[in-house]
Amino acid sequence: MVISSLADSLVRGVETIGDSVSETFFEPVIRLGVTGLARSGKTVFITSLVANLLDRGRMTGLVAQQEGRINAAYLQPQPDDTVPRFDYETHLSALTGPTPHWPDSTRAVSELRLSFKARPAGLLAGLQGPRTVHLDIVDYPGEWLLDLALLDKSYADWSRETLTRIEARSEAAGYLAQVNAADPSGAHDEPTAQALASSFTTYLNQAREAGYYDCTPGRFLLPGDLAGSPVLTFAPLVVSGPSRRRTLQREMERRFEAYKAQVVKPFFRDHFSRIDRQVVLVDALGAIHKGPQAVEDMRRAMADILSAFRPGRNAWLSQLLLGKRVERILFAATKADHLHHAQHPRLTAIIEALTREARDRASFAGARTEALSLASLRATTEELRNHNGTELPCVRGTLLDSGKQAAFYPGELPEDPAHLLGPARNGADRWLGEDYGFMAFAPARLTMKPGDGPPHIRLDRAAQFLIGDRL
Ligand SMILES: Nc1nc2c(ncn2[C@@H]2O[C@H](COP(=O)(O)OP(=O)(O)OP(=O)(O)O)[C@@H](O)[C@H]2O)c(=O)[nH]1
Ligand SMILES: [Mg+2]
Repeated sequence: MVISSLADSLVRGVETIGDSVSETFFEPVIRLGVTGLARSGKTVFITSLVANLLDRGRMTGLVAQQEGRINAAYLQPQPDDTVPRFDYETHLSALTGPTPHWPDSTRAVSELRLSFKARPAGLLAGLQGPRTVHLDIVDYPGEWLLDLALLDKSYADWSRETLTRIEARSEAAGYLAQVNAADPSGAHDEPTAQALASSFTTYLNQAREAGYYDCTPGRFLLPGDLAGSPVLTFAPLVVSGPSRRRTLQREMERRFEAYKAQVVKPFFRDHFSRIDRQVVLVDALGAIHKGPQAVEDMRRAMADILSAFRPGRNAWLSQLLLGKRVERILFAATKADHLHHAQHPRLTAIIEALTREARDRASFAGARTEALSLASLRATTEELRNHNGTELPCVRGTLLDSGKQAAFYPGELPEDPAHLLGPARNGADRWLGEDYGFMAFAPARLTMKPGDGPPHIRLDRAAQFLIGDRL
């Protein structure tokens, strides 16, 4: 343990020196992490952000753009040869092609480098010519951050906690029956291990469908090219004492440790530890539509996800980071184009409240945080509709399933977020009074003026907070 963490921090140390040398003498690099739970809008966010940074007509909120200091922006080969490239061109043509559609779900980490030639602001402007600033954008699933909590746990603790937590869930009935019938001290055989792991994975998938967010180990849901490998072939057992050689329990324990060492740690070492700026995307409207339990689960998952940004929380991670920390964290409620703009401040208040606990901790650790509501790709237009003598603020768009145009009133979000978060925390099973609708809209067909990126809401504000000070 000591040796492995020493080795990890040595690697990190050498890299840090490398980074700062190239930053001082060559060209500054900003590494922007983009994360969020599944379907929170990461791919659409990155695609539209990049398109709008390349064609900046709609980015007036980005100060360097407003001041005319950005001479050029262009895509470049990324510096990390082993990380898949974020497939910008394919995603952009899905969103803006002649039959626009949402991009496919992504299941792994990916990266893209965008470079700027920009003139510095203020006093330096007259003295220095334009400089090059690189923006490396890294897309990774928020679920992977939840795995950080596993590092502190032994297999026995993890098994006990997991089984207690899922005891009462109907989605877990099948797995629980199977695990109660299994004998942890029996001889290990691969078919038994595989059957348990596969049944546990089925449970995790069903739990996530049902709106639970505490579905770890994260890579069981998003296995990528690890599917079927031993590091993903374990599951919690009814553990009653230390494991003995060649038993099912011993083998499960070994694989759990391998998962920590070979899946969780490399992600934190190779990706997470190098991030300077972070945006955490939250589909708050989707959760509100699903109901109080989904909102409460999301609040908890956010708190867990964000504890990764709280230095000191995990000894291994603190050593790895060597005091380096994320400088800015933006919490963004996505898909705000489902609401008339009159309701956006309320959505922002909800995202602020949802992440309050976690935000306070991050601020305490020296990171600047901000919350806002945005739409990466605006799929609707606004209109007021008369309904029994009152004007309802609606949005209009193309429905995803029927392809028909429809105006839609999603319900009125409360002015005080506590009216949603309170019942959610107290275990209410539905909202009192208001029902919050949610329509799936298709991306609209676009005719973009030269120099303009795709239409968005507050993507420029997000960019200003995340990178504006470095341009
Ligand atoms: N109306 C609207 N819908 C959006 C917007 N951004 C995302 N969506 C919807 O949210 C879905 C998920 O968006 P993605 O960007 O694929 O989300 P993701 O976080 O990359 O999802 P995974 O890769 O599956 O984790 C899309 O298919 C759209 O239906 C937006 O700005 N406006
Ligand atoms: Mg994606």
